[in-house]
Amino acid sequence: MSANQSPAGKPPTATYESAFLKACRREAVPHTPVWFMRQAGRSLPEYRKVREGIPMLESCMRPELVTEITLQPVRRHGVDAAIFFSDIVVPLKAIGIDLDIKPGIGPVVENPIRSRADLARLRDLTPEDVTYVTEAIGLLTRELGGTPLIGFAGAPFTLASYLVEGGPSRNHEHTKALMYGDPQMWADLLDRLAGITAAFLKVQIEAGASAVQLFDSWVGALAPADYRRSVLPASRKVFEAVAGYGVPRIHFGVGTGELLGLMGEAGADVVGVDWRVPLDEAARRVGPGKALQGNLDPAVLFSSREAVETKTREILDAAAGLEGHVFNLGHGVLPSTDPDALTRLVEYVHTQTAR
Ligand code: 1CP
Repeated sequence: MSANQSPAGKPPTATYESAFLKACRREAVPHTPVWFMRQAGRSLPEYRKVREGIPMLESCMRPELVTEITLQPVRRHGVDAAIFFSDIVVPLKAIGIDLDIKPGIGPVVENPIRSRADLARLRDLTPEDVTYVTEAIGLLTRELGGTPLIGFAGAPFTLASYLVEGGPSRNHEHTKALMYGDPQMWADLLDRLAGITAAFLKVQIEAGASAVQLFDSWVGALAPADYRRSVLPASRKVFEAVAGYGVPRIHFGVGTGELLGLMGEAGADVVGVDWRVPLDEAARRVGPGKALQGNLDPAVLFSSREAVETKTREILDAAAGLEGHVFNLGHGVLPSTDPDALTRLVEYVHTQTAR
């Protein structure tokens, strides 16, 4: 192990003392840290160049390419954290689920999971299934210096939605049909996915990730009572499985205004908020003892520089009383975003919040 490579949960001092990890731990920060969901990706010309001709899933399995793509937004924008370049369906592919990521569509599952017999296809994930992840994170932690690396995984509900629907879905009708129609099979499905997700996060932390984010992108489709009964136990299992490492755990979803309190209960250290709820109100819903992450509408970046600054100032004002704040968008960077608008936004947040 090199001097810069961190044993699980104990990053090197410069990383441990970074503004991003301090904000996650609700400690005083030199400036509000910034990173963007989907900061690596199609908004960057240098990304489009290195990805040329290489299918998405294959690119996730090439450690040198993953390292380069993960570093690109750190170099260009000066963000306070890197997010590992991968996808939420990578661990499912790694255990043999027949899926692909289709350009312009997203993950597509050849044979959706709909019956109890299908559950057997979801075997446990072992580190040997994803050696390319361990290798890439080893390369990255050496290259990143003091910049923290965020590992991530899909939350059980959002993964289940792709597996049951067979691909992206607007209404999640098959997923909900299973959840309401066969609660026991649903619980077993989410429990299996929680195990796979926890194992995938552990691999990333053991390899040197110094924070993790659980993406429950589509869980905002549920009412609170259904979330509490049918989803919260599985997400809590994931957070508990990695609690012992001491790395910050971030929990993110879209359209989750009514779920923020329950998402806090699931056990994360930081709760991500989309643009629909102001951060001061989100803090009341989440309750004490958590940092918040968010929450600029990604579409605002298509507006004028003045409009971006005004909306950003409103967010910083709403965040003034928080225990900890990580600035981010309310969802991922849209592919046609002007990358210079992102660089300017990082600078603006840093200068506005310098202490
Ligand atoms: O060819 C391409 O460039 C494909 C586009 C793409 C990219 C760049 C996909 C397909 N995945 C990714 C990378 C990715 N996926 C990252 C990279 C790290 C970074 O943030 O910079 C991350 C964090 C993800 C996670 C992910 N994948 C989520 C959760 C985040 C979110 O946006 O809500 C979800 C829902 C997915 C599924 C997925 N993968 C790809 C697409 C287009 C989608 C969404 C499809 C849909 O609308 O359902």
